[in-house]
Amino acid sequence: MLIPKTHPRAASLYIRERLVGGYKSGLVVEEGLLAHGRGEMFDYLIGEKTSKASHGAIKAAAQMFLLAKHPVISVNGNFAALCPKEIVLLSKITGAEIEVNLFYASAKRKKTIAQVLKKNGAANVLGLDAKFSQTIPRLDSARRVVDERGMFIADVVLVPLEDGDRTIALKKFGKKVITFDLNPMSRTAQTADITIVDNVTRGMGLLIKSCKKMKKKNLKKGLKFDNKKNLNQSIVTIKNNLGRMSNA
Ligand code: PTJ
Repeated sequence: MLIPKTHPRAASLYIRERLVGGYKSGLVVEEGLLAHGRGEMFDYLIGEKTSKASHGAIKAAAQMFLLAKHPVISVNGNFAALCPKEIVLLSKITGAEIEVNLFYASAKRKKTIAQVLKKNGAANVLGLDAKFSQTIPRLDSARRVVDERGMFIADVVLVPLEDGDRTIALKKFGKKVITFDLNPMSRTAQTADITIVDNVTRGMGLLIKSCKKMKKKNLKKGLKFDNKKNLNQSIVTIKNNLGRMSNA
């Protein structure tokens, strides 16, 4: 599909095309297209731009990543289709492991996702070899199966683009959780330590930039971060945008 650059919604239409491409090449499941629709709706409500609150959350997330001993980036189908280069860059800058973790798990799709990440420069992708499988307690979905070299021993996990109970289970298991979620009211957004309410396609680049900048400073400890306040600010942004529309 040819989208003119001047189209008022060109950015979001390009993102949609990336998802459709990811679906056709076997990275994304049908349900992932629905998940994208949920995201698009919230992106519209936050004004399709990174808010001041989200810039603050990105800074806190960069600090958490750089101070972590064993950070892990959890990758699902949608994240792999939207941000393959950025996942690899973030892993290189922070030393984080990359681990494929799927809700609709299949060995074939895990392999396809790993291939795309490797094509984009990943040296190692975890989560594919059953001989390293371990289980996150108190979690029923296929997401409970993790790699003993990755998420199982991680202290910080990036869990983007999912609305579910994995974050609570990971936290009960002693992990700190950072997420990207356009919906500040999702279960993952509400239970993470740091929620970046932004589109991964905008936020990942900003997170990488922030990590690069912060790496130059000799960081000893991170800033205190109040995620409830951060989420409330995003909800206020949505309310204000709706208010403006209804007054127009
Ligand atoms: O690849 P799999 O098998 O692991 O399946 C992954 C999906 C995405 C299908 C699965 O995790 C899922 O069903 O997700 P949900 O429960 O629909 O949640 C997706 C969340 O991500 C929602 O809260 C959306 O608002 C949000 N979201 C969608 N697109 C984006 C996003 N957040 C940030 N950036 C996006 N581009």
